[in-house]
Amino acid sequence: VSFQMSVEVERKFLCNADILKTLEEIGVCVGQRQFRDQYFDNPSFDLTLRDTWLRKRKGCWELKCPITANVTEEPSGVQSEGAALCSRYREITNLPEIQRRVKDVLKDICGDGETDAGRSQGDESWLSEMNLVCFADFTTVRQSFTLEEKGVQIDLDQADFGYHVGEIEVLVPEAGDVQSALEKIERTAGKLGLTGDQQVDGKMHVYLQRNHPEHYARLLREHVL
Ligand code: V4E
Repeated sequence: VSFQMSVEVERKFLCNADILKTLEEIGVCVGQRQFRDQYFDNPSFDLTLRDTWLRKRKGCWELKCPITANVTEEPSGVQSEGAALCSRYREITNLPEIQRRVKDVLKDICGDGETDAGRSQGDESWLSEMNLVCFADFTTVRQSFTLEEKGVQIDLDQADFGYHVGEIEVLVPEAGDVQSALEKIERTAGKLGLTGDQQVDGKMHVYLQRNHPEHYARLLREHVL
């Protein structure tokens, strides 16, 4: 199975002392790591306004974009309350595919002249060709846990701009079963004793709110965030 085009299903939560205690009791800490994220968009934010998130993490390019077909899930009308708290994004890590998708989103804006042939690894001229600049740059310390529930990972993130957030995450291979991922997340949330039915802001929400308030307001207005 190729995980190059998987779907990431995740639920964010605010971690308090009780949840942390439960997590340490029922989970296994599988490590702590630190990474820097740099997010890119053009100056008019055409990617993020289409809920498309291009980032470089640990030197690797990643694209998160809305999911479309080939994903099995209950129709949203019958989704549970817990499922409504979960985000689902397609996650792409193959650079040519990322470039193709970004170009496709921006095609009405930046024309369609260049070809990628002959471009060497590490050549980042595609960024300037598409007028992409870094709009967010921060570092996260992440502690990860696994549970006996297969395929579920829990991350506790501490961003360098002073925001802490947890997430329960399941990666579903292409055309995989998002419904069972939602159920795994719901079971895990129950085990951790998560309460509350409020959407919890991710790191990017808080970063944009502080550093690009006008763009943040626009993303809210257009229901991207
Ligand atoms: C803002 C955003 C995206 C950028 C990545 O955000 P996030 O998943 O919070 O980052 P991170 O570091 O946890 O990534 P991971 O290591 O899990 O890959 S992708 C989609 N969005 C929009 C969005 C939204 N509308 N609502 C929620 C709750 N989260 C993200």
